[in-house]
Amino acid sequence: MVDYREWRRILKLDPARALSAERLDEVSSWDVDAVVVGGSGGYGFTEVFRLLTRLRRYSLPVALEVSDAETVCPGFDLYLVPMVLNSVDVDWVVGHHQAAIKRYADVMDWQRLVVEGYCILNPEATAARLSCARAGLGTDDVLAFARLAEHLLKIPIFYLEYSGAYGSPELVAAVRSVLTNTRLWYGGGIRTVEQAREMQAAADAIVVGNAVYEGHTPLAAR
Ligand code: 1GP
Repeated sequence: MVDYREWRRILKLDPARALSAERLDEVSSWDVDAVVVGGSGGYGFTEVFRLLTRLRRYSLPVALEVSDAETVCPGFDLYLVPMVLNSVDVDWVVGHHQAAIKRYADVMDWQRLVVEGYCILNPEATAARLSCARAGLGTDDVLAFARLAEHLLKIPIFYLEYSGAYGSPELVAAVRSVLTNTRLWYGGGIRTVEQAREMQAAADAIVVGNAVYEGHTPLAAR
């Protein structure tokens, strides 16, 4: 079983977006620990399966971030299950999850499931709109969500999500300072080596998504 607790740099690839073989070769050679497959919709099982097949040419662990149970495909090393902690719609906290479990409980591989407690902080992000996230939170609110994730819900990953925008390294560092067992993942707007370094210093792991599709190189080759 892969150990996500060791991951420091993660690529997030969107099954709905086109990626040339050359670019995939290039980004797979970056110094990353894992690839997460996930996005905000516009794809189905077929696109997820195709991307997984392409990724298996490389030796990196591959996780599927499950935002729609219909797109779940076997063969991933891990399945990341997001709960949007700052959503005002209970469906995004536990509702969709309950519905999926009701349907698929018999075939679920519980050992490979890992919960991510999302805190979405960019109101412009598609994920924020889709999940009705209360994105304009102050530091105290974010710290309280982090503590809630670790101490009340015992969630293994707290994910500060700025998707598309570069967030505040000070806030990320403040969140990390209140977490002990729960890992802190940061994602959003990392396009340069300096940004990757800055957020890497503040979080346990950084997630790079858009930069892959925009032609940036925020991470060095292995
Ligand atoms: C998105 O957190 C990831 O879910 C990464 O964000 O696409 O802005 O790099 P970017």
